[in-house]
Amino acid sequence: LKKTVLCFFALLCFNSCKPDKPEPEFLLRTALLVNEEHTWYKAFVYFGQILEERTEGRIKVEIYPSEQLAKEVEAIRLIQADVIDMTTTGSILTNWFEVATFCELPFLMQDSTDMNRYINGPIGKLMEEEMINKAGLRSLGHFERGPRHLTSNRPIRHPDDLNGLIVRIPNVPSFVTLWKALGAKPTPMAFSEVFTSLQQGTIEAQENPFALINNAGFSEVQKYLNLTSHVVSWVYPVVGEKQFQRLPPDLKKIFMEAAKDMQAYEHHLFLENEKSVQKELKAKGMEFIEVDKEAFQQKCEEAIYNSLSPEMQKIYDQLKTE
Ligand code: CS2
Repeated sequence: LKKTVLCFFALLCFNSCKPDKPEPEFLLRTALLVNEEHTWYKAFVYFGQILEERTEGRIKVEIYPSEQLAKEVEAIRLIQADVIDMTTTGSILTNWFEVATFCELPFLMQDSTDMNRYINGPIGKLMEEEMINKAGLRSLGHFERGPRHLTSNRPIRHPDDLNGLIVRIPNVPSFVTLWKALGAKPTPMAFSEVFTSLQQGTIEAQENPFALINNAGFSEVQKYLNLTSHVVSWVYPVVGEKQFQRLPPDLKKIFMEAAKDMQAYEHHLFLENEKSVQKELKAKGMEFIEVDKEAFQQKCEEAIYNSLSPEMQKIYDQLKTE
């Protein structure tokens, strides 16, 4: 009985001590593929904080890391179905509209100068329009990423070393073309399945930027970091267009301003992380391998170009001559 009475008082106290925060009018559920240590997660936490402050609690953001809530493709579908609200995504959107291929097309961009030129030029505009019209998603800015590199358990210096290596890739058509042309066996798979699949040996390699390799702990199951730099890219933080349109005009404005601040915040974190991430990966035992980048590029360029529709080939030609 004593216990029951105590519980009763504890409950009473808990209820009366609860700050009387109003329920949010808009609860935005966010599915991310990264874990809590990654800059994208931290950026969304910041976004949630400034939104709650600036809207006096009318908007609240809930974040689910590590694909707990949904894998990338499912997250897009769930946003379209109005079940959840936000995520990060990129060239996987090629499955909805082809121009998305340009945000992660192998050997297209060289560095962040190219990247910013694309994002702010006609191709970036077109991508954002298509994103709304074909995928029902609104871009909240972009997060720059470091180049993608191949990790493996034997050193890969030249495409000839690939020799049927089973490489996990995200479900992105141009990545299939790339790794097939190079002589590997590309296997599309959701990000959250990669670690276990590497551990179990159902795949032998994967490719991602330093930050994500580190974030996912791939150094525990991969020895070599082959510096292929085959893709320079960015991802979009996105919100469902339906969900965005549901916000009243005053909140829309605050929301998009906060999104800009989130992008700036993430970029700062990204640059900070880039300074130390290579050292961290080496300290965790990864061996960095210089590769014959020319050979990689030459072996796949034609296949990638030929896999594009005539319309996309025109855009590609333009981008290359700019
Ligand atoms: C990640 C993704 O799954 C992965 O390997 O790097 O961010 C990937 O780039 C996206 O799926 C593209 O949409």
